[in-house]
Amino acid sequence: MAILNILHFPDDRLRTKAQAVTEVTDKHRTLIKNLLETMYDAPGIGLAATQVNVHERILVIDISEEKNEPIALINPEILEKDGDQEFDEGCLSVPGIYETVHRAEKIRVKALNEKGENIEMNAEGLLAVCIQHEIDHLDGKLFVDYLSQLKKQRIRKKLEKQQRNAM
Ligand code: GNR
Ligand code: NI
Repeated sequence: MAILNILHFPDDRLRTKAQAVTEVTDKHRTLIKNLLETMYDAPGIGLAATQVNVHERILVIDISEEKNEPIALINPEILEKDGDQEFDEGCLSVPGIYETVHRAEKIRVKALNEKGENIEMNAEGLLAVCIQHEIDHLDGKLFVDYLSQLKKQRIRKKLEKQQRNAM
């Protein structure tokens, strides 16, 4: 197992569109273990492979209190969206920034699980927010893209300064 390095906005590698997984192998199962370990260590409630510079369509989530309900989704696709909710979102790739984002309230998702089996699930509330946030990562999109240009520019400057001072 390993803790992986998480890329930070405005790193261009976060803009890469991830490729679909054609066959789920042990290599992917190892990546999923490492994504979960990295997410729990951070700590966070979700992590997409894109954030650790692996550009395959894989994400992990655990919104449980006890941190004992890991979900891994491979090639996730949203089949249906319903309603609207606003949520104060954060992101491990945009550390220390929290802003309100609007997303669908309920979604239906299809994906492969870590065994390579087809699954479908319904999600609402925080789980629905998290799945939409993680699928955005796989498409090279970040929650700051939903904010005004002014807010996004301020966040960029703040993180660039933090990253300079951390060197
Ligand atoms: O840990 C996380 N918390 C969070 C809170 C509100 C909305 C989305 C998230 S996902 C985030 C982890 C992360 O960056 N996943 O990509
Ligand atoms: Ni994120």
